[in-house]
Amino acid sequence: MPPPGPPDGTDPAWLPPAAFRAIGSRRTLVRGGGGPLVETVFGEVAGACARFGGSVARGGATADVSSYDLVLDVGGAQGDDESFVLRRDAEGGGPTTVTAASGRGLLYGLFHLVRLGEGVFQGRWEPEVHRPALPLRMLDHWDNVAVHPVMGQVERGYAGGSIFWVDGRARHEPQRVRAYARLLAACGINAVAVNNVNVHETEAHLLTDRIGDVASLAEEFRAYGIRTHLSVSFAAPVLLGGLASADPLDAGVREWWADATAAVYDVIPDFGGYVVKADSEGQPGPFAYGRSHADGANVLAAALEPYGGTVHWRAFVYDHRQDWRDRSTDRARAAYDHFAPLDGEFAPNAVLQVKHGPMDFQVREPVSPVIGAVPRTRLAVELQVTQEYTGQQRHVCWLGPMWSDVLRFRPDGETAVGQLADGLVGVSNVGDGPYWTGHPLAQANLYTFGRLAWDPGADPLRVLDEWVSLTHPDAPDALVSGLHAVLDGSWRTYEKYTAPLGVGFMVQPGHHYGPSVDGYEYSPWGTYHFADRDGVGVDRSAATGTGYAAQYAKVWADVYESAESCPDELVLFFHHLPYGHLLRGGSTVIQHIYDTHFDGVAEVEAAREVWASLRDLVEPGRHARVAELYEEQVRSAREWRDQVNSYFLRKSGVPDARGRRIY
Ligand code: GCW
Repeated sequence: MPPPGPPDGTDPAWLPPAAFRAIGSRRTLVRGGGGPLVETVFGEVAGACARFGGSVARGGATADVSSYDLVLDVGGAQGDDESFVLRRDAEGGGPTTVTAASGRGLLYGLFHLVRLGEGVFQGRWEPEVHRPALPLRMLDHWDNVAVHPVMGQVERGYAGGSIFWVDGRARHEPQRVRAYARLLAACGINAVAVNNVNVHETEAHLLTDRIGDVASLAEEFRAYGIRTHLSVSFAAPVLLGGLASADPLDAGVREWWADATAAVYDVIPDFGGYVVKADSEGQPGPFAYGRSHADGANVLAAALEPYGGTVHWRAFVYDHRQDWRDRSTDRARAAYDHFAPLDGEFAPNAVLQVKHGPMDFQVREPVSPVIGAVPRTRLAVELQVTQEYTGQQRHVCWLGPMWSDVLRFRPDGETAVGQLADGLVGVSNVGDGPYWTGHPLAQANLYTFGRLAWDPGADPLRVLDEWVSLTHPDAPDALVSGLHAVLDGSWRTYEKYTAPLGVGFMVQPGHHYGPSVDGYEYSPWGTYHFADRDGVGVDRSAATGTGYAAQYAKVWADVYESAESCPDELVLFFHHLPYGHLLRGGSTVIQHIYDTHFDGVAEVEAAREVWASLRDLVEPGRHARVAELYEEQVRSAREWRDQVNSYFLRKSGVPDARGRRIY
């Protein structure tokens, strides 16, 4: 079967046909074992050859390779399921070879060849072993089956509707799902959760009477080595099973989960497992029964264990009904307070899924202290690829540098997050719009997420290079440098014109787009900045504040405890400071706010001009779409600048030292 193209009119993203030219114009031998993923690889190569004039043949393990340019060897090698070895022995000829123990490794090897293009058929390549650093590389969809009255079809979705569900039913568009699976595999993702972690009534039924719909999706994902997971309600035994309780220590409840899970594996033999948001923002959980989150996770883990499944248990547990007058409660502390004491109590097939920061996917947060505090627990770090708080895919905000900072952070001063974690999970930014991600340039975030999950130590700019050259094969230098000019610094630009110095939020309540400095200041959500006439920021020190800073190992607790040593970009996250406080960078807090907001807008305006200059180098529809979105980004950035600057001028009474217009 030829490889699936995206549905008509859908952008091919980082797999345009031309990306396969080098492979498709050569003679390839697929040698050794079979299996569905080898079939997928064969189909990929055959499709490329049909387009570019090459040929592909099958052969047994010992077939002669002398007349081939490329040999894809599977089954004979030692190695783990996902690894492959690339080599090319001879200078002037002889095949390039990818050797893998399994079809999955071969598939990743194939996409690696696609990234390398012509170069892999030239010169000598010493054997290189490639394997993913993290075994769990998952994308979670917050897609609803039924349209939610407030959140719509996709919660925090900015790319159109769901590619799986519409108006309460499955879409049944296997071609689209398979094309999507292919994109995910090509950046290394191997697991997907197909419904929202906020499990409403209709979605709850996916686990039982609607499991057939999930099985249809799993069939498409399976062809590209991706296991399907389901978000489930902790109260499922009550909601679906009619039991009186969902108490995890109740024998009947354990039995219900075991039976329900067995039925899932009957139809999806390679089912990945469950994702659970419990005792969080109104979702049911073990607290109702006086049980711990380890008790809760372990009952699901026990049900999945016989089949090799995994439960992803989210650590996003906090009080969302806080009294803003109460200065002793600190939402940032909550995940650590709940989960650090449970280290060692989770089953081996339970994975604690921790948001990268202690709050909620802000443009700047410190790394969650939970990550360094659970050495005896399997851990997945959760990133938000969908840009809820980073411009909602109307703003260009490439998050690679931020994620890389998180993954390279060393909680104990020695071992990086990317080495401590067993997995990386991204909240998907994909929908049914023509560009998959709404904003065409937001594709770079999805690609970068997958590649950083494969190699958390990778230089994000090199990953962006890959994305640029795959997405725009044969791009002239001006396009490559133009794309870098608009993407490389876009996260820092976004940071400049939004909430300052790590303090976070200041967004419009509910939809979270656009500025509202006091939008959450007197709300129950625990996200405050405490600005008054003298200063701004949250005192999270151990000495005089909420004590959050002491949740870190000493190397970091000491750094964050004092405003003198705390990095500027986080200083208002950790400290309440007078407007005249001198930052490490040399300006005062208030002048820094003014300067960054003027600079941020100027940077967006400059990026818009760069994009305009690329008009003749980019496919017209794509160019026009981005150009239109830049108009909105400039408008929105100006609004942010003017609201934030006016707010702080009025609070502080301190004028801009450079005399610029503030309203
Ligand atoms: O960022 C917040 C979002 C919610 C989301 C929640 C979560 C799915 O505003 O929409 O709910 O995080 O991560 O569970």
